[in-house]
Amino acid sequence: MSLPKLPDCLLAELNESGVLTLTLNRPDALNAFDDELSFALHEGLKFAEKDKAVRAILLTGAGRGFCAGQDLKSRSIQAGSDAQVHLGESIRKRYAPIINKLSAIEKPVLAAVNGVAAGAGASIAFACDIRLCVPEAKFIQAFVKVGLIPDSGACWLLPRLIGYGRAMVLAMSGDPMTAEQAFAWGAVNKIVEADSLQSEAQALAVQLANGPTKALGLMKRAFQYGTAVSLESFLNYEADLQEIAGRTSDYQAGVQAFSEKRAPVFSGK
Ligand code: LHQ
Repeated sequence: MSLPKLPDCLLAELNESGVLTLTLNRPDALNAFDDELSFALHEGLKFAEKDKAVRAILLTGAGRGFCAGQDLKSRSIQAGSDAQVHLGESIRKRYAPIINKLSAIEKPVLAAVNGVAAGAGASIAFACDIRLCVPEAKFIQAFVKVGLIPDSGACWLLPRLIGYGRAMVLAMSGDPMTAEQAFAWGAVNKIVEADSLQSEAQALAVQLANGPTKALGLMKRAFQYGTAVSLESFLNYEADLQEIAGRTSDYQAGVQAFSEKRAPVFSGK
């Protein structure tokens, strides 16, 4: 497969290590989502899911922001005097597919949060598997300021990352979660100075891309399934997943490398 043709608002680059970097590219609007960007991101993620050469995905933003959520100047979400807006439809068509895809892709997805992440922009960062951010980054549940509930999965994702109480306060107040808070509360894995964010994020993405891709993907399934079922059901599911992982070449490569006292080389198969 080759990279799909994407509009300029989403930059995509696949390197030889199998890292697909997707850069939200509407810097003048802090990478807010208009229709074009949301559909392009979904296309990019569909490619990432299907293409075997992609073994890790890195999501970041151009300019000083990560993503300011829905483009509030976009006509598609503004009600005219006699027109009714259908935000539910907008979420179902544009945001839910992105969040579902980030969670369903059986490959590690990293966010390099290079600045403010607000509204659906914060939700997208939270739906990634690992987050790095700059010290200036802020995660803002901006929805309350425009009379909405946190969407794009925020009410599901955020309590799981930082706890119900903290998430509720952020949702109801609209106050930013600073980079320091995000790190202290476990929502961000590392704070990295702006001039080394992209190189550190790339290095981590390469490390993950060199991992046992199938097992990393199955881990996502296991973590997600575990949020909703009893331990007994989970253990049954886990056995099924481990059965699959145990049939990969990477399992054989890992065991072989252990017995030869060397680092494994995983092919992702
Ligand atoms: C923007 C935006 C923006 C357009 C900054 N749109 N231009 C889903 C489905 C359907 C409907 C509704 O919602 C949703 C989900 C959502 O995401 S709802 C929440 C939408 N997002 C927001 O409410 C955040 C709005 N933005 C802000 O509060 C601030 O811009 C933040 C705190 C993100 C950053 O503040 P500053 O660093 O002070 O930057 P700024 O406000 O000066 O923005 C810089 C430029 O970016 C500015 O343009 P300009 O031409 O004046 O320089 C802003 O208008 C533009 N921009 N966010 N969401």
